[in-house]
Amino acid sequence: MTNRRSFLTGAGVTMLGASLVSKAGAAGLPEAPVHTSAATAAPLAPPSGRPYNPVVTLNGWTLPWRMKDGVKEFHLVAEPVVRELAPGMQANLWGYNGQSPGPTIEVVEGDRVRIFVTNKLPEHTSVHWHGQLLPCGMDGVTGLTQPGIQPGKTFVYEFVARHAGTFMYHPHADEMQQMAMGMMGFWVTHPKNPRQHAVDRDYVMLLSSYDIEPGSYTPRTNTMLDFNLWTINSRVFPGLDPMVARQNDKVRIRVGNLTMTNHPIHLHGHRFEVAGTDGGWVPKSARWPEVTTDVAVGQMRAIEFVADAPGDWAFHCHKSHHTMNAMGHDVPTLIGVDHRGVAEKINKLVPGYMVMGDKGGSMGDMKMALPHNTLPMMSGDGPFGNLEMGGMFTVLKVREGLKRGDYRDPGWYRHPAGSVAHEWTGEVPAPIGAPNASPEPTAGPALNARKPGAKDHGGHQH
Ligand SMILES: [Cu+2]
Repeated sequence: MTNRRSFLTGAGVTMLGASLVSKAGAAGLPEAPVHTSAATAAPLAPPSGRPYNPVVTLNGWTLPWRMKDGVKEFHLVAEPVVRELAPGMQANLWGYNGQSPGPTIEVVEGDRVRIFVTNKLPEHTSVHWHGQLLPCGMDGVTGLTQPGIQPGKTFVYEFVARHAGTFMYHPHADEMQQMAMGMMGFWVTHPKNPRQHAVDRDYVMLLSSYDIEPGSYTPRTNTMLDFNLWTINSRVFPGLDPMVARQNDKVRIRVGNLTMTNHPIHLHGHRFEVAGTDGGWVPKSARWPEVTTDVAVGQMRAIEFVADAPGDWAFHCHKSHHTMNAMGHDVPTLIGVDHRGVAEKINKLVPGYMVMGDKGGSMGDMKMALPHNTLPMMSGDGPFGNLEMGGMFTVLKVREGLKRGDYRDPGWYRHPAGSVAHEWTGEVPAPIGAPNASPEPTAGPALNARKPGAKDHGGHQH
């Protein structure tokens, strides 16, 4: 969780500037700030240019710019980075300016922007500005609209941010490798009129996924579907900061998906509307209430709601495998299997072997030895015990009386007396259950095995 001091001071931001690029290439380039921690940076109030309401990048930061002759100049450096996914696990990723995802870029509708991109990767790259309406030659598609940016080279992109909205950037070069290594960043173009679409808190996040074998550091980049780490801004629970809101704040959460599968994003305790996509704002008359919205691959959704319910509310992807970390995959289902005898036999061969999963999958109270540099399948200490979560999960903390702009973790919610589910200690009548629903392992009916593919037994054709 964000430490208060690092949050308030933005500690971890280092201005390295010209030392990052070759001396010859450095002349005239804007500085390229580097962020060294995965803490959530305070929103960056615009020091120059037109006013806007800045966003908060969860466990990330916004890239400062320099104003030169009325043009906002940014400097992205594509490079290998070490990203802490959560305390206890680091990953060797590729990203921008010291982190994956790269820094969020915030501009105002109508701004002319110039972005220098220096390539410190071992292979060529490019940057595609997803969702922008721009000259074709600035679109960043290697081979189609530009040659790749070779290692050591710096390219410059320049266009006008023509419309307000929610966008992202990522390579359009060797995409499978470079996106599987974490190369992506958020882009917000704010409306010219800061009162238009104004909210009190505006959070942004990119969804990405990694396949990192427990005990190792570098993602397997050829994986198509079987990722084992599902991340929000290249962080997994319990490494994600909470989103904080004052009661009755209007809150926007912008989500972009650069994984290879869809994510039904779910918020507890509130109803929201999808107010925007990467195609623009949704007209008010076309919005409907939701508590879950699917964010498909390559899509972005901006949801808006009034945070009217105090509490600690779960916010997560609704695919249950996406709220678990690496150790949770490829484990066989063992509910109802009596393998007590088996465990004893295995124990003679493998000391310390545990019987897992015969009463369900909960591992909340188990402490097992993990390989170096990996995370428990599901963890996170809450006020009532283990949350048994990982991956794409965090908490929306709604509190009365917070100050504007106070994003510090307020701690766990103090529930009003009598408002928490609790054990019933009164009389309990004999339960009526389904016949044969005994949780005790029984001998059961004899197993009726049928040879696969056997004919004349009424088996259906596949
Ligand atoms: Cu998901």
